[in-house]
Amino acid sequence: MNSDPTIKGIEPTNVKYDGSQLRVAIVHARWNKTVIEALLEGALKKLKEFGVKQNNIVVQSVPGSFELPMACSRMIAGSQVQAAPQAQDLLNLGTTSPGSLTPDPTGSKASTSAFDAVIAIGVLIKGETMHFEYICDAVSHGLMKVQLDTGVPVIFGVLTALNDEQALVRAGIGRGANKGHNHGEDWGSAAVEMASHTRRWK
Ligand code: DLZ
Repeated sequence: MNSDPTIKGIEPTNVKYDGSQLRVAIVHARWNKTVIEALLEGALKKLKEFGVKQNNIVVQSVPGSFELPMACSRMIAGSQVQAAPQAQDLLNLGTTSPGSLTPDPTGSKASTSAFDAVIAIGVLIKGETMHFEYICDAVSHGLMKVQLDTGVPVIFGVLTALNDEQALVRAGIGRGANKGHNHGEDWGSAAVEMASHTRRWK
């Protein structure tokens, strides 16, 4: 009998997905950096567990969540990544290998071609004005549009939290006894699964 009081969450699949041939982009906002870093690390950890090769992962930062749909769209088009290496991920990710966050400077396939999936990571925390509602609405619709228009899965890695604690718990770094769960890991898994499906559906 399951003693867990909640029925929420994703049911794990029995299928063993192989990420070794997949190219995945992660686009993340820089607002709310502590939470973003944890989510990014969670997503990278899962991609690697599925066998996605380090040089087939490209990470790009943008100022805020509002910029995610445009950046995902351009990353999928594949024209922006190679030109400006200094504009890649700007966070100091500590233990996460910086090498994994920079496109191959030799211009490998990962830095010039389209991606099999894109993970858009942002953290929106409600403030006192309507800004939050407008950005949440625009970003969720924008990301859905990008994936339907391009046929490339865009994983919705955007937390929409009512306060700091909600965001921290959903990144697995809650300040209290409940550390929570890192949703970035789920987004890494979802990227591999959806990329595998859409390769078959082409
Ligand atoms: C302006 C703004 C605000 C108020 N809050 C957030 C937030 O909680 N999370 C986030 O990712 N971005 C926020 N932004 C910035 C916008 O997303 C966007 O970067 C700016 O409005 C510039 O277009």
